[in-house]
Amino acid sequence: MKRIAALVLFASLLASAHAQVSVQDAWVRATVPQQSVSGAFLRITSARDARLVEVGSPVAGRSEIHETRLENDMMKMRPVASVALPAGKAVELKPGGYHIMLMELKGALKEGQSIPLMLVVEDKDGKRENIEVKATVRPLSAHGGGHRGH
Ligand SMILES: [Cu+2]
Repeated sequence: MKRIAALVLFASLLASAHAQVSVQDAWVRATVPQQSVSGAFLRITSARDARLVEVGSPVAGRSEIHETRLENDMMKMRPVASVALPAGKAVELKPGGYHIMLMELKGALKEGQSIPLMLVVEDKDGKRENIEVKATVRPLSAHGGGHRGH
């Protein structure tokens, strides 16, 4: 039995070495004092067809995946259950589109801080991958252009 456990561990190490999902340019919008919500944005690419199904961060009491939509000339956002990640295609979570809503913030988010974000991606077979990324806090006026060096 021990041998099998070791093999499973080895296999999972190999799997993580060949990550199915990569995340770039993760950032969070800075907050002003007393502000209890903020948005997190990033670019995510899955090697296989999958969905982003859960998000979280230790800085927030609650986190949701949101979609911003134009409804009757008003920008409105609503929670969505998941974001589709077509194989090999970079999907951008950006202001005005999909984003991670951080709610019940435990403190102000200051420019330059590094915030951990947890993402859960589920593939077609229901297999889940947990990804932890660090998001940089950018000033309120920051754009989600993502034209940053690597
Ligand atoms: Cu939102």
